[in-house]
Amino acid sequence: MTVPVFQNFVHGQFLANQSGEKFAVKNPATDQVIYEVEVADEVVQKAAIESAKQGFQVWSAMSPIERSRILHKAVALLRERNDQLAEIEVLDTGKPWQEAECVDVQTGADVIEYFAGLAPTQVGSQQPVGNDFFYTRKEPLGICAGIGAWNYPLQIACWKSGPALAAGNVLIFKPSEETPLGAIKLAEIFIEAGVPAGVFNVVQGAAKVGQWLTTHPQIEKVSFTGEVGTGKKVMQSAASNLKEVTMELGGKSPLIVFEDADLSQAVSAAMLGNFYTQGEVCTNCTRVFVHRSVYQPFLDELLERTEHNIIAGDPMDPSVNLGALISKQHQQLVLDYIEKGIAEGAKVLTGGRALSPESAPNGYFVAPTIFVDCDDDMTIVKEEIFGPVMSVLVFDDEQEVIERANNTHLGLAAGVFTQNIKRAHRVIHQLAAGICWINSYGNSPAEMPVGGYKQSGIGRENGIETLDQYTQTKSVYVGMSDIESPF
Ligand code: TXE
Repeated sequence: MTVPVFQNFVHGQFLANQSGEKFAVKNPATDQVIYEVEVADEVVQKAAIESAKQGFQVWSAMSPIERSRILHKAVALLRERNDQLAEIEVLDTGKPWQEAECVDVQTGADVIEYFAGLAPTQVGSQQPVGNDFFYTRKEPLGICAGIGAWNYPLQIACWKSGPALAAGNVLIFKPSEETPLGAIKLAEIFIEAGVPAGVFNVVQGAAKVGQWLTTHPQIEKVSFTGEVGTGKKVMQSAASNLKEVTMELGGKSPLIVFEDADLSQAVSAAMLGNFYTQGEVCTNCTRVFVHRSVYQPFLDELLERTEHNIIAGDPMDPSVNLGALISKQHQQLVLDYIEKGIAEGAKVLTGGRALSPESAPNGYFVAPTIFVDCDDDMTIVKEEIFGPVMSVLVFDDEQEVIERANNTHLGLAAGVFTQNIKRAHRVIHQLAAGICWINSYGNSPAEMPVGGYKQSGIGRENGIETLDQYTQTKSVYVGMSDIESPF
């Protein structure tokens, strides 16, 4: 059966490559090829840069309010097409429909809407200096690059294009080779909304195309979402012409459950932070520290709910809440971590194996897995697994758990559950993490800046400060009197 072939999207339309090179994309829930995509070869790469230059001339000459109006139209189209776009995310990622329908498209649209609203508020300053004065201008950087991961494809494309375009830049975006389609749909929506050709181009491919973006001398900034190891390579390449970088990388985040926590809420957070999107969420709280005095009741409720409330199967079935992992390779990587955990002495409380649900027998599923009897130097406790695998650990006192939670080179997120308001803030202020929740977990509104400490990232996405990260400040000094010169 022939499948559709998608091309790169350059200057407002699809552009064929010359090399003929293309790759297949599978639906992770069926292991079936659903479409093919042409790789951005040199011809496409050159056209994308030329197109971006032309797009930048037009787009940066518009006023922020004009750009804002057009972006708001794109937001309306995203929301109108929520279900069609959500279905594409399900087919590309294997995640449940019940997630994609209410999270992926909406959180993407929210961020573009947020920055479309912020752009016209961006101002410079003016200050007298004796008889002279200076003023500052917030100017766009020019051509920016976005490189996406595969867990929230459309959302990531929106979170990078929103601030970049609102500030007057143009963006060449490369989605993950696992999930190419959402970005193409966004590109079509931008054109339909009136974004000029060349402002948002989509190039397809894997590391090689990514490296082209991170080394190109006319690209001023790269915003990257992906693994820590890849982030380091991107940063090294970006040094070639001193690109600005934003890095949204991996994590191994702690959730700390104190003895006075609302246990049902804490269990909900632990399950959300390990099994939502089948565990493929960078901010996941995969190290769950539970105070010894409530350890058993916590585990009892966690086990009961994990074994009875999680339904794996065809992700398009609205009752399914555990989808397939992104690829067979990734499924195996997660299963290898589970084997490692067992080999190092941790005990599987539930799960620990692949699943083959009746409604999706060929999908790449892993059972929701909970490890107990874990200790801090186990591989499964130290390394990001990026699957539905939770490690539960016991602690006795506050200082001990803070030290253990911080004992990692990562620092993306953290959660604390306690009714003691002083302790909640005292502990969270000592955790080395950029995205923190108290008696909550996972919510990430457009207004809230997100990003990692230590090796979990550089810079932020969302929130007011992110608009600044897509602009540069020019100071203009105006002499109102003659220059005094000794020469
Ligand atoms: O990352 P990869 P994946 C993290 C998550 C996990 C990872 C999973 O924690 O670690 O992302 O996503 C391109 N030069 N986050 O497996 O393999 C590649 O083609 C330039 C954190 O996709 O690093 C893909 O498009 N580009 C995040 C992208 O990099 C290169 C939220 C990512 O690939 C390249 C979501 C190279 N040398 C996931 N090599 C957060 N913190 O918000 C590969 N690529």
